Amino acid sequence: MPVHPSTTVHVLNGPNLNLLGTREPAVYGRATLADVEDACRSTCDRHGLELVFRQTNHEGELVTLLQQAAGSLGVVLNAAAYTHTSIALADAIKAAGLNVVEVHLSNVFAREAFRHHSFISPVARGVICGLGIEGYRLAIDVLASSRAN
Ligand code: CA2
Repeated sequence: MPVHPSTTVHVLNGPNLNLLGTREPAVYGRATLADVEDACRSTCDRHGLELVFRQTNHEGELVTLLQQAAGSLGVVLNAAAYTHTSIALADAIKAAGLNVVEVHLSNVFAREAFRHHSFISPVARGVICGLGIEGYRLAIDVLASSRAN
């Protein structure tokens, strides 16, 4: 667990994002998940924030990771396909009182209709989509600017 929860950002990634950079580069780009983690770490370093970076293919594990983020500065959440299906994740965000920025690499609104609905958006502070890896950096900037001085 982080030493200073209130200055920690949790970046949580859902199913199949471990495959980033290896398939579908036209949709998701060529950056790997390790590249995303590097970008998040350097952004957190610049703001003097701690980083917890995780990926899981399991919905229940994402619920647990959200619960563990309670008391943190905030969460950058790319719940991947669970975005469009999971009431459990929305409940976890609400229950833990999390400051969540929902991020998607692709522009979900330019894709299939089933990607246009998100169970996360109503309980998120904001949503960034379609900006690739840059979306993660911007989300951390937003959380850093909400830090109490
Ligand atoms: O655009 C995003 O970041 C998504 O959250 C990605 C999800 C998709 O279900 C959402 O609608 C939008 C899919 C992640 C799958 O990642 C892959 C990466 C490389 C190759 C195959 C899948």
